[in-house]
Amino acid sequence: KRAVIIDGQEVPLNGEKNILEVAKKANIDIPTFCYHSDLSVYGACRMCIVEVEGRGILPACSTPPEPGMIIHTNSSRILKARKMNIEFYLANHERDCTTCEKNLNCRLQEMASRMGIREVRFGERTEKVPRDVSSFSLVRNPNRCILCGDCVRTCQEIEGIGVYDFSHRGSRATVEPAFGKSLAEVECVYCGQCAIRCPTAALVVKSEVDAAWEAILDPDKFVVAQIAPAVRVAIGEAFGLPPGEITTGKIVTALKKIGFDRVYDTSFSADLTTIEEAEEFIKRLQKNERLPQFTSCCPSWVFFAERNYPFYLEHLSTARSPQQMFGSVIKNFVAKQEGIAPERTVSVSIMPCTSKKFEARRPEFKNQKYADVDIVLTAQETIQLIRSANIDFNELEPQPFDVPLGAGTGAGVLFGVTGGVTEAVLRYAYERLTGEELKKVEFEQVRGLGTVRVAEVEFGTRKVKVAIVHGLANAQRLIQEIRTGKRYYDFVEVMNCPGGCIGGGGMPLGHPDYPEVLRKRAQGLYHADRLSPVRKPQDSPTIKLLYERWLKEPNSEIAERFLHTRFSS
Ligand code: HC1
Ligand code: SF4
Repeated sequence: KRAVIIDGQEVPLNGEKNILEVAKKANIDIPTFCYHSDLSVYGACRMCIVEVEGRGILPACSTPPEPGMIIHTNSSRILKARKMNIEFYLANHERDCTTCEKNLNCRLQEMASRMGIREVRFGERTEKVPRDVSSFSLVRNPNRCILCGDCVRTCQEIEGIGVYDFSHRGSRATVEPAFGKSLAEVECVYCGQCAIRCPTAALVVKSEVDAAWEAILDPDKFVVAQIAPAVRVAIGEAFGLPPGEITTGKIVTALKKIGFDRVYDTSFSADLTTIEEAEEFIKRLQKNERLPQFTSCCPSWVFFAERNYPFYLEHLSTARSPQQMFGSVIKNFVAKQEGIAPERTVSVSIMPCTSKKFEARRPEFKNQKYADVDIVLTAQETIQLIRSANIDFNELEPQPFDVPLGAGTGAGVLFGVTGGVTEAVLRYAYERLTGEELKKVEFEQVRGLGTVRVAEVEFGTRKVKVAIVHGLANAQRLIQEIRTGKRYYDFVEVMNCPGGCIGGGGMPLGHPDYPEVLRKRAQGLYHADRLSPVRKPQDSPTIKLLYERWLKEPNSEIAERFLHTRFSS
């Protein structure tokens, strides 16, 4: 019989790669620091050791299960070794837990608590290294690094960049960017994927919560929030709700209670991006120029392209990202409508993404007097903001977004999941090019979490080839195939993070089964689309109103000035 016995329980084998996976099937949660199912196996943290009868102590992450194995995850040898391991980690680690950014979200802290560690038998490292605060999005604190290598493998395998490596030896061993440079001096694209996998506070999101409070508490400021699509299916996780549960209305209520003057939906400006980007695409299709058109709403991808593909910059859509379009709408339209000077208006975006902090500070989105987006709070920081305001999130009564720029369409909500921008553009372009009503708005071909998805869509007589890719390492492989002429596409959607924005580097922490969480968040967004009364941007009355009252028509001079941008290498 193909089965193992694990802690006295018989567990059938069904192609599991390692003992960890078998244990998970039996609901046994073996502790790990360096194991992530979407990264290569490193086997360095020694937390997942198990005792296999007749074989001795082995790491569960790199040991394949064999039929007949008798495995103990909690023998006295294992317990002793694991405790000692944690004590070694703690000896080499700053232990100021109460003031640490990761307090209550730290895996090392959780393990120490789980194992009941009450004293550390080895001395604490006293030599301190300065923190690296050079990045727009992250803070790196080497004194909290436990050398698990998660960031090294994440940046190498998911992003294909390889910012970090191990350096020095013995007690001075550390992980850092090459030649001890700061994050701002290397090829980092601010995506935060390393930080979301870091088990301690060696890599954390750079917080702007204090700046947000300051603006909110200043009676002279008019504070306007926009909420990104992906955030709505994840913030609930921090308050005990399952991933994928839609909490849009509760987030609006929470922000209103905190003191935001207006709360808007980034999905609305995603509809604007769709229309501006689709019209640009249609023109390029008709002229057969600058194809493939690449999406440009993901700032990490744009930054990477600026550095590595200068010859493709003309191919990027010039439509600004929804965050920046909304920033522009807030400062140039809403402020006027409300009779408040843009300088007094503080535009805050609530994002899944650490890289949006960098995007908001790009010089093209600022003038001498003000920036279009002043403060970017990731989902993590927003959770902190809600907690610090003493709000019981689960008990909140949902509220709608403010009018007149209310909610976006279902298509706009889909921006938060890989393939969503493409689906939104297809919903618009199909009707524009064929003049027919789209009967079935779902484009199932572009959905799913496969690393590269391709589809061919018929627009009357013209067949359009689209490709969707997420994770920069995958994107680099796809672009290589396009450059060498091995593949041809008319439209390519690139998102830096696995899953798209639902996998953003600023999303809530603390999930042992990350790929499953991404699947559920994706389902949440598809559900939100189905629930939307309007599912195509061209049918949105508010979008029509904005064009009538301000922008005139897609790609007009005003639209170009306020909603488009240029890229430079
Ligand atoms: Fe995204 Fe986007 S989808 S980039 O992931 O185009 O961050 O959610 O807000 O701007 O809409 C992020 C999400 C987000 C933008 C939109
Ligand atoms: Fe690499 Fe992204 Fe981390 Fe920068 S933020 S080091 S690009 S994983």
